[in-house]
Amino acid sequence: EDGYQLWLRYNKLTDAATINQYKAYTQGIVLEKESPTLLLARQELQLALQGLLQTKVTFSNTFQGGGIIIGTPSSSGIIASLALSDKLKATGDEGFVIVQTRVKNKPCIVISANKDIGVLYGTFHFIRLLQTQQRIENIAITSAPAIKHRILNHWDNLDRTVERGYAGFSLWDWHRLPGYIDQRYIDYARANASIGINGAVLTNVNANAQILTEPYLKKVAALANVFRPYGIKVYLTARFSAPVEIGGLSTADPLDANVKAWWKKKIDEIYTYIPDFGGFTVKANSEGQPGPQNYNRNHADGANMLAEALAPHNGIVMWRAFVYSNEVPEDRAKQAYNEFKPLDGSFAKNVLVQVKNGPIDFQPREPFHPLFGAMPKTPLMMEFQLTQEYLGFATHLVYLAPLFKECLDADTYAKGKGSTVAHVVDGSLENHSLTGIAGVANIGNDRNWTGHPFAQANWYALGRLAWNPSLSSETVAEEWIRATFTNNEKSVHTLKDMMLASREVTVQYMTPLGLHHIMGWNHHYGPGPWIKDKPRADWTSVYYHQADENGIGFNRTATGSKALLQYTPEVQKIYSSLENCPEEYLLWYHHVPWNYKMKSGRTLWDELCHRYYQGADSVRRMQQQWSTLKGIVDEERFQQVSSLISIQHQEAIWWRNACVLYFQTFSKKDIPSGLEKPDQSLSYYQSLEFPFAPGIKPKW
Ligand code: BDP
Repeated sequence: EDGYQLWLRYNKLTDAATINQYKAYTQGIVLEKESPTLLLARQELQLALQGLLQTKVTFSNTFQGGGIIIGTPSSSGIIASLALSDKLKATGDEGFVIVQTRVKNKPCIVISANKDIGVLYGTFHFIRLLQTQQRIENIAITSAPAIKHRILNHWDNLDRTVERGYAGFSLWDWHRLPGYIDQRYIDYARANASIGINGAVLTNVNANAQILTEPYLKKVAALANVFRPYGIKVYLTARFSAPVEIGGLSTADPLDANVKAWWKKKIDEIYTYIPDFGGFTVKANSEGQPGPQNYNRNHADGANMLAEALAPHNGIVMWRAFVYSNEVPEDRAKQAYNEFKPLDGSFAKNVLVQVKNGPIDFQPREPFHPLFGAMPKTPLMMEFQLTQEYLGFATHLVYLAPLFKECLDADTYAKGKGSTVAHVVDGSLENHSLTGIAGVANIGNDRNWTGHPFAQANWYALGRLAWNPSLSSETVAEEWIRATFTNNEKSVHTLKDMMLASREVTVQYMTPLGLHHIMGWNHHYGPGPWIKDKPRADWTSVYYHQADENGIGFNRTATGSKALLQYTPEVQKIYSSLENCPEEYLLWYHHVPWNYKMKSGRTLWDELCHRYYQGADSVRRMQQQWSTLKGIVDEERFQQVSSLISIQHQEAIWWRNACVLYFQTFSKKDIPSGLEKPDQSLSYYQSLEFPFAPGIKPKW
């Protein structure tokens, strides 16, 4: 048990009654007409049934009675003869219908869809029901994805380092591609298909134009061939200056005729290798990347130039809104909105603007990005980060579904109450059919894929929530736990409790009460609230926490940077007054006096200390909870997680002590009585250096 199998771990179920119930329906698999994708569905179902039920599974292309029939109305006469068309109508190109019915008067289960890929998704869904021990009698499920493009963004460089990657090196073995197909590629595709992920951007947003050259395109094509039957399209990142770097042109101006022609030719060439190429993700004029503004053009000019060349092939552009500049004298939280909102309505039809969940950068807690709800004419795509750049890398156990849900469920009030971010992103608010969610992947070539065994749950959650944003964090956690670890009820309960608490716990020991971006310089690991005097103020911690002798926090209200005014009046109302602002966002929006009375009756200073201590104590609790799983989960993963939580506990104390001691230099107040005093001095914590931290951006 090394975690390689992820949630596709088909170990024998233990509950005899459940097994018997399943066996009554699962003796054989009927597939009338084969296709690459339908064969994968059958193979996966066989693997799962044999593992979970320890039973031999037979195949047939005719129905003898009993078993599972898989297929589409066009590939299966039996399915065509069943009255499923109304149900299937609602499932589109990727959805599915699973029903228990009778054929030739004999009971059976039918997994059906309009397209082969829907059958594969339905098969994985059915397997999940078995893994999680659901009843399948009278089953009647109709499901279709809420979001069209459900995508992983790999920040993988061509030398196989992964920016902000903490699970080893890149999965893509460029050197040995296209000839050598690693089994990993196939298992990666299986895992994605099992949770409905249908796209992978293979390369880093800080892009290298080499990926667009012929030798690399052939390698990309080899990966696309592996992924295709699993319903996964490949995408690449487009370096905006590629026409200069690999095309020999003197400009990359998007309005220049030669530049346009170069991209058109390049894109046509890509499609000769990869006929279903998905398109491009683009980071432009952000953190030093080239872009249209280098030529006095705007983001829409740049995106539309690429979109025009991709459109004949049905390709899309995912143009990122992660832009900010230290030369602009504005709160960084405001800059993307200022640049992009005026462009609403000027993007081509096949462009999505990809927006990070919050206005700064993947912090443990941020308010939702003000662009959501503010660009009605433009499809906005969500960008979440699965890799825990600011959340303890692959060392800390942090289940991120609650973070994703907090954002998706937030109300923008753009069209009145109920205009949630989820409804912006799923297109329902403004009737957009082009929709997407991206997760910056936490996957590498570590044996268990994600470094921390629990980080697999974040990959899983991204897929499940992109398919259905209304699922709860709890449901998703429970599915993952049962499929990945155990069906033992008591342990499921314990694991769920640990996972569901973990994000809030991390917020408490890292950035309580709305603090943000106070991590170590550049690598973002560990506490660094003292970081100042760097080349860019917006990369320092003091810029974000603004602690001084009067208090702490960033005033983003009407009397401060006015970032709050970018939201609708209803949202402004929630946060604008110090008295009413929810405490979890207090220091995000307000500069608050140290003596300010909090809801608990404590002063702000005391409350801040308490939160830090509470966070660290809660990791101790997590440790105790995990220890109850000894003998229930396998020894290998038990040991791994034990070691990791123990590091997390030490580091939560490190965070707590460093931050409390540092902020104390401003508050000039004692650590409240009853809280154990830090055993080291502030200068000790400030002197700690990382000899090596993985995943750093190579050139800042
Ligand atoms: C930041 C990362 C940096 C990325 C950047 C981005 O620190 O490595 O390149 O985001 O999203 O979070 O472009």
